[in-house]
Amino acid sequence: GLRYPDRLNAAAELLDGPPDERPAFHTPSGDTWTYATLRARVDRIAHVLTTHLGVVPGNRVLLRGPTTPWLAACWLAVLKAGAVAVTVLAQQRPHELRTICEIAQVRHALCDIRAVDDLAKAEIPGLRITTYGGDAPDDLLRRPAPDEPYPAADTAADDVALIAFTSGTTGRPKGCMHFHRDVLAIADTFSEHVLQPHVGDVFTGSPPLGFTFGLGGLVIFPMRAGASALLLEQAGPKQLLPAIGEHRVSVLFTAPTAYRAMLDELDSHDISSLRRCVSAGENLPAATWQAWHERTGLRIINGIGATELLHIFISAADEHIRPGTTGRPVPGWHARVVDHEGLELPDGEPGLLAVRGPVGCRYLADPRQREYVRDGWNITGDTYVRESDGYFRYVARADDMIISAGYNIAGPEVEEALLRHPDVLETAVVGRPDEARGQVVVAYAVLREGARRDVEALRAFVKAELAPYKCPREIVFLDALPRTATGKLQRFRLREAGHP
Ligand code: 3SK
Repeated sequence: GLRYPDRLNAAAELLDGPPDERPAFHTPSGDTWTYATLRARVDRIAHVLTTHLGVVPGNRVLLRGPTTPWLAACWLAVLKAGAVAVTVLAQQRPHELRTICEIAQVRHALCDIRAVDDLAKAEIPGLRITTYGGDAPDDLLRRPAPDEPYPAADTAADDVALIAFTSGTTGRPKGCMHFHRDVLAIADTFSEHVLQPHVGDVFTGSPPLGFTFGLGGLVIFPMRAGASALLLEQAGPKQLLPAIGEHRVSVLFTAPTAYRAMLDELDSHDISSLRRCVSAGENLPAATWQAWHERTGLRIINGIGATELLHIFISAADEHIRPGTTGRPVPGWHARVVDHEGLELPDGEPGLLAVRGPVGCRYLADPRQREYVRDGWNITGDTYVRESDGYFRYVARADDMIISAGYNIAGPEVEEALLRHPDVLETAVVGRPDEARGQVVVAYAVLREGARRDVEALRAFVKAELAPYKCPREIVFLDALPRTATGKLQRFRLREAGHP
């Protein structure tokens, strides 16, 4: 198992290892921060936090801004000062920001000057906002501060270091508390054993730092390995491909949607520097894995993670990959498939995914804790099958099963079949209430540019791929699918409204 000292400051651990001159962060404009620069800037911010802003250990500090080295430095400074980082997404609106600040009792915010309007509009009672990156004399980065090392707060390994909010697909956001040791544990499990990064690796990717997928992949993992990361403010498929070539990126973190979108543009870009591609955030269809492998020779590392568990806990790399499955529990983690009573199901039978490991779900003041953690197992809300060889295969989110005329149909299986059609770029399959059958299968699809909207041709295609009872009754064409700020498909919006 993982062993950490009782007193542990995760930021100090991440910052202190690598030599001064080694690069830590790069920006698209060609700026590079060495580890010496990063340490000095983090220490300066930590001095300002404690001396000017009165932040004391345990205070919750909201962090908001585009993905830049300054945002990463603020996050590290908050932890180094023993305070608790609450990172949020650019898309979160004043109303959501107010709820988050209320739940986490946030009193301080560090906000990129370009993202301050919505935060100011939220008029959060008692919140002191300090901006960074502006010209004002009271800007965080312009305040006078001692030019000397900041002694890290003497935090305990199980002091809270960050509160990560998950909006889920509905309902009031839940704040997940994570300890200093958890920050290191995700690097010492998934990153160390599956990703196996090198000192010379350059990481990049699309998830923002307000999503723990991005915080791990773009800050914690590269730093724990003494490697560097290219931080992109705009990180859609159109920006990722040229950035990989220009900055010789070797490790990529993004979602299945982006891998699919990049396939269309690969020819005009040099991605020869890539050696690791990680996909998480939603299920990676086997067709996407195959297409990426055929075009690039690279084997995508699929993974399932959760904000509640901070990062990825089931995955596989290299020759251990079995396309169409998520993989096996990452060393240090345990997983099984259980029924609604928590009893383990035999291999091959679909049920609820239950996970335990070095990081656990700890919702802040939320009764939903009792639903998520049962008998010490974290119930993620995904339906999975454990195959006889120990590989875990995704079936659906537990609430995405469609029951039609007595048949159990997993929406994602129908989605995978549709995605094998060359005209289909994105799709979501849901059940619509139906008097005769209970539910009928309805597919929403986004087609590639120029493709013909031919419902019958697509239905015939699915019928040739799957048992006919799984074929969508109806196919609705959309320009885009409804997604959460972290890119997760919101099937419930399709189910509720009949269309988004
Ligand atoms: O929520 C997710 O899908 C996720 C995936 C990987 C790492 C972290 C998270 C939260």
